[in-house]
This record gives sequence, structure tokens and C-alpha cells, in this order.
Amino acid sequence: MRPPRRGDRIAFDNRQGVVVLEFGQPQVTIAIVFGVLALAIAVLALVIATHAKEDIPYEDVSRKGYRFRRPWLAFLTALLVLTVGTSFLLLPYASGGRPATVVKVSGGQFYWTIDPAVLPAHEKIAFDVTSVDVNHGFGVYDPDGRLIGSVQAMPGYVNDLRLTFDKVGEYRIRCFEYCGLSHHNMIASFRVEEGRE
Ligand SMILES: [Cu+2]
Repeated sequence: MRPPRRGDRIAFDNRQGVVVLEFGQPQVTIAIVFGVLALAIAVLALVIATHAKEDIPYEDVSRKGYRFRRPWLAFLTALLVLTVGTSFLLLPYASGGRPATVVKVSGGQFYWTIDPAVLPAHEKIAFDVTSVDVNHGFGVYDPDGRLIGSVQAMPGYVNDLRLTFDKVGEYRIRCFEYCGLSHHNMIASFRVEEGRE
């Protein structure tokens, strides 16, 4: 196989963890909405610029503007309370009792220890994550290579990550925090199996 040259197309394999943007994904929707809004604002500015004929007294403009300010402030306040309030319901922090299965995870330069390394499917599992030296990042990938959870592994602290696995198979761990020369080699795995034992 010849070495790649400029202008070559590089084919990414989706299973390698590279996400291909497609319609229906939130990033694409956000890009379209943002683009349409930006275009609308640009057209509005153009219309205003071409239709402006003469100066309007400042008092006329400010009177109209101030009438609008109070309801606008009320609207923004309501929106803020609603969005912040809703986000509190969706906080991804551990809640409820301690799950039956607790996995001890420890990161070190440059390895992971995971005990136990075979876990039951369909039940909540607590990962007690810590580090023996520097900060590491505990990132969990499902058998399809999708990131499903992560938490910092910090020396002197135990961080609690709770996950429920619905797919059986091999789950991969990758380090998420640059921790030294062999950081990229900090790959480990555990298995998820149907039922207990
Ligand atoms: Cu690392």
C-alpha cells in the first residue's frame, strides 16, 4: 500500500469511535437552526439599512423601547428559572442507596486495576474510582465503542460513578487525563455478562 498523499480521502471506520455526523443528530439540528437564525438577522439588518430614510428623534425610540423592557425582563426571568430548574432534575450525580455491586477501580502510571472485572447486566453498579499517583480519567466505552460514562481518578479521593449496562460484552476503559508518557497505553477492560455469577 502506498503512503497517503495530499488530497487523499481518509476513510474513518465508525466502529473505531469516530462519530460521523448525520441528519437527526443534535449537532446537525443546532447547526441548521443557528444558520437560519444568523441568515434571518443578516436579512433583517439589510432591510433596515436600505429602508432607513431620516433620523427619528431619540425620545420616540426610547419610549417604545422602555415599554418593551419590563415584559422582556419578566420573560427572561421566567425562562431562566424554568431552564435552571429543569436542569436540576437532570443532574447526573449518584442518588439513592448503594448498589449491590461495587467495583474498586484504581488508576496508576500506567495501568488500571478493576475488581471485580466481570459484572452483571441490567443492574446499577457503583464504581469507586481513585488513583495511586496522579490524576487520571476513568472513561468507559461500551462494546460498540461509544463513551457511556467518565469520572476523574484522583489520589486521596474516591469518586463514585454509577452505571447500568444493558449490553453484554467487553467494555473498554481509556484514560481521559494526560498523565505522562504512556498515558495512551492506559487501556483496560471488563466484561458484562447476563445474570449474576
Ligand atoms: Cu492518562
